[in-house]
Amino acid sequence: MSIVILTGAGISAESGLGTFRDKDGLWSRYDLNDVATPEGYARNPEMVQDFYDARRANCRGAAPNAAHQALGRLTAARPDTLLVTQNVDDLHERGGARGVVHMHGELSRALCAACDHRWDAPEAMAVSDTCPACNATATRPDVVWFGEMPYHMDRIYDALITADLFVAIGTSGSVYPAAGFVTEAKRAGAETLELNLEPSEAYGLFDAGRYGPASQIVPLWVD
Ligand code: BJW
Repeated sequence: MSIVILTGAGISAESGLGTFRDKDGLWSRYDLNDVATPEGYARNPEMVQDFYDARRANCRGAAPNAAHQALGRLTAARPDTLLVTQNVDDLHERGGARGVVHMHGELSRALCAACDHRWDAPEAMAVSDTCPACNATATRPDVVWFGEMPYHMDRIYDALITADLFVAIGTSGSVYPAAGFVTEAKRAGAETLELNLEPSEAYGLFDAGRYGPASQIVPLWVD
């Protein structure tokens, strides 16, 4: 059976990394137009670098929880599973998952906007950093902001149209194109399951749902 799993910020919440749209989420403290758009970066790159430096430090101090570990076991036991994450943290990898597809990029990577070269991000990125490949001062975190094209879309859609089961874990289903994956998978004949703390606004699109903290419901589903 071929499975596509989509994870969101909720799977890392119990590891201490904030979600975006929950009551105390990142978007209650930051304006997403300032820190998660190319226009915000052009206006104030230092502020955006500081925002991602702090998130990178939080991520380094966090540990994978039982949900990441369960998906690590699942991807090891079933190589026909594609684990797609919207998260920019590396907790899936540290939880033992293989072949994780980071559709919104990775905090641990830097990107040169001039030549598209990518490399391991330093602990603190600076606007004056130069690209190791072309020497341009056009470096930025390798993450996908609003208005930009998420990564690995061909690979993800190829997997969705052949999936038998699509599972969304800890995501509000409010950001496209990820929010549309459930509809794509259903159209292709897959069963669909939502695992979340509570029914998301998109829960009606799923065939079934299981609700509770990810660290409890994901291991129960996997094992
Ligand atoms: C728990 C839990 C626990 C809590 N256990 N669960 C109008 C219509 C359609 C589309 C658009 C539109 N206007 C604009 C657009 C496009 C736009 C978009 O979707 N905007 C919406 C706001 C409407 N999208 C884009 O611009 C994307 N690009 C694009 O569309 O390109 C064109 C294209 C077209 C067609 C095909 C392909 C491409 C790019 C989007 C980039 C998003 N970037 C961010 C920032 C990344 C870097 C960073 O981390 O800073 O990605 S925004 C942010 O939201 C981040 C997340 O990955 C993403 C999704 O958030 P997520 O993970 O769902 O978190 P939350 O907080 O929303 O939800 C948490 C959930 O966890 C909740 O449900 C809780 O209940 C649950 N939870 N604790 C289990 N313990």
